[in-house]
Amino acid sequence: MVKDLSIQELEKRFQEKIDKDIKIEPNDWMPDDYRQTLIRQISQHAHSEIVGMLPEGNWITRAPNLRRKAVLLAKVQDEAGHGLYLYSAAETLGADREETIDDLHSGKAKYSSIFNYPTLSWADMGAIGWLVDGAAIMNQVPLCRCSYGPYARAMVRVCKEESFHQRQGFEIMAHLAQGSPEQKAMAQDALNRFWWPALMMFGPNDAESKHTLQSMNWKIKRHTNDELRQQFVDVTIPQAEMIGLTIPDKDLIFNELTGHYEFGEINWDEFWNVVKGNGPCNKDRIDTRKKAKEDGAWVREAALAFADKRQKRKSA
Ligand code: FAQ
Repeated sequence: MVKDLSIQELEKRFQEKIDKDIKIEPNDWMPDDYRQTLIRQISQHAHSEIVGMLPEGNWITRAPNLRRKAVLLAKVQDEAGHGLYLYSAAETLGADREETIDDLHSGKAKYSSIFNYPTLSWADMGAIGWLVDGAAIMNQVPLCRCSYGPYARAMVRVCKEESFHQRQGFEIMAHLAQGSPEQKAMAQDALNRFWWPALMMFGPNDAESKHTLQSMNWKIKRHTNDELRQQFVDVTIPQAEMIGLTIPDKDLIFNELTGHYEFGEINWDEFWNVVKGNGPCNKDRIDTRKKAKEDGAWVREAALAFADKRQKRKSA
């Protein structure tokens, strides 16, 4: 029946479903641009989760005690799980996983700018959990209402786990901030280095964001980049104050009239430079991912050989 309808009619029915908040499922008709936008966003999101394991993975062997090590290990494993759900969600749209991963390795596909900054001290584990997972949740809770069913459903569990990650990060920061002067200084230094890159995670200002308008019409995105960034700033500043740390922004003021914090100008040159592959760790991150793929080739080959053997035994 679908093939008898004109493209205009199909598009009209598609948009009506979106407007009524009916989820789009993998076998439903969808405009090609909608499919491509989702593949782009979901695969970039998946890459971010996987590359995002590296800065924290760097500290698993150096966590200060067994409890911290176990928690960090669990958190990094959660990120791997998020990546896998998301690659699967992209596959429901027809994306080939192998090609998707090759696009990351060739530099064709993007991943979040934040993961191109180094983790220099233990306090960075606190700053990442608190700020990076905090920013991720702010962006991902609305994605639980995304119009594409598989992405929206994956986000429900992801957000529950991110919420634990945010709290474990804040707990590390609070602990350090109440510790020795050296520990407090370490926490402040981590905040100084991660604050601005965390704000950049939300993407370019609305005026520069080429995808937002269309993505909002399709209810893939429910808020603009600037709206989410503002929400993040508004909830995070009182948290910093609570633990006695200072946000590294001399222009920060609370506007009594609007009820929002006003913050300084983001360094967009730095943002685009990192997005284009020239951040402090871009090369290192991609080299590490490529090596992991090469080193894991024998596991994939063995798994395929085993599956093949089982299949042959079954059909014999
Ligand atoms: N980094 O027009 P817009 C996490 C690109 S997960 C790099 O505004 P859009 C969990 C954008 O792709 C963090 N590139 O684009 C975790 C586009 O380029 P394209 C990731 C960026 O899609 C925690 C161009 O700029 N979260 O942290 C960035 O409407 C701890 C124009 O931008 C998601 O991926 C950036 N920051 O809005 C893991 C959430 N921002 O594709 C481990 C899902 C923008 O045309 C440890 N994604 N670009 O070549 C989204 O919500 C959206 O894709 C945005 C960007 C909001 C990221």
